[in-house]
Amino acid sequence: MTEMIYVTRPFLPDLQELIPLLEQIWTNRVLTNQGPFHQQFEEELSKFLNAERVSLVCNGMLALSAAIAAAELKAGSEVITTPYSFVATTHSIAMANLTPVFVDVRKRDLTIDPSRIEAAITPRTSAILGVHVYGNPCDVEAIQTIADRHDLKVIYDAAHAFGVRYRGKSVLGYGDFSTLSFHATKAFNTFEGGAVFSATDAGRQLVKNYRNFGFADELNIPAIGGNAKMSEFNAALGLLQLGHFEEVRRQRAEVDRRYRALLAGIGGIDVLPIPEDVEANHSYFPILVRPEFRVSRDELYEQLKNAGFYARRYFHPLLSSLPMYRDLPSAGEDRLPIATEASEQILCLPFYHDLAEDDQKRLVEKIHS
Ligand code: T4K
Repeated sequence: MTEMIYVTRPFLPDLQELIPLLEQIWTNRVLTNQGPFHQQFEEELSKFLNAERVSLVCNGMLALSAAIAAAELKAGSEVITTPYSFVATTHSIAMANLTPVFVDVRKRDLTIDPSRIEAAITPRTSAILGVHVYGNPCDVEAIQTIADRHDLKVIYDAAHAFGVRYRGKSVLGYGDFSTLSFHATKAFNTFEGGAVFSATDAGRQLVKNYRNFGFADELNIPAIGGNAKMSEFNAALGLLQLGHFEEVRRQRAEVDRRYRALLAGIGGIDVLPIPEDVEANHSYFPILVRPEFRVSRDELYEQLKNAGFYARRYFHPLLSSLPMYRDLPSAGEDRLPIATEASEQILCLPFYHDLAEDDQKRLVEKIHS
């Protein structure tokens, strides 16, 4: 039996490269609490991504929670956001006792539609939380203009956007805070991990408070905070992974190029374009299975699975349809037609750096047949 091909397969460096780093941890016995690897990874990451004021954290969810806490939003206020994302995005808003207000996405890249944001602003609105979904940058300029006009904070969930550059600049440099995930399934992974990028020193200090119990030093605890620290193991791995990222990105670009060529001309299957002003990281390969295709998205998903290709419906169900959000006034399907349609048609194909050309051909052959 042929092995199942999953939606992703994490990149791992050669184990031999990791051993000396593990030996250092074993020798100095600093396992966590912002030790030497943590410090080094934080500095190198900032240089590598060309984005300032980075704070490492232990995963992408807590990166979002830290950013929301650091944005100091008014208690009980509303946060305008997209329904088209991973569940962590909306849960991070709700877990801070804020109300998510869903706004539809744009057809061309499935990011939040700025032309619909202003109509959703009320006196209770405190922030806009956009998602650079699949690494597609939101319309950061339009969103900032609206935020400035209404005095709102801007947070970007950039979990998919490691290394993405927009108009020659890191996409992490926009908004008040941007958050990354280094989960095993991401284009850049530290097994578990994440980071927050802050626009100001004061914002970064608040993220640090959140991350480490509000400690200033041994005797001074001037702020309330929790524990979102990254361990030395994850930080050492991150340092190692940085050295491989550009090669991984190049390989992913090649896999992406092959899929686009193989899928071209299949009626009813659409691929999202890569915008010209974006240096992509090729983190996912989403296709849209349109109604004119021979079978539905769910039938295609099942048939591919039976043939050994485990594609995933990222992002279905739509977050606004989940039981805890569907009664919100902004959650109605009629208000979110583009996100609803995308969530019904989306399928993320297996996609990773060393996906073999033969496997891609077999998969596309299956779609054809
Ligand atoms: N914001 C956004 C926009 C996000 O997409 C995410 C996470 C977050 C925030 C939160 O970041 P984290 O707190 O997770 O750092 C996965 C990931 O768990 C999740 O990180 C990710 N987004 C989401 C889009 O996908 P699942 O439930 O699909 O994962 P799972 O376990 O089914 O894995 C998918 C496939 O990957 C498996 O079929 C096999 C392969 N795999 C997975 C793991 C965990 C491996 O080969 N090795 C592995 O270790 O959620």
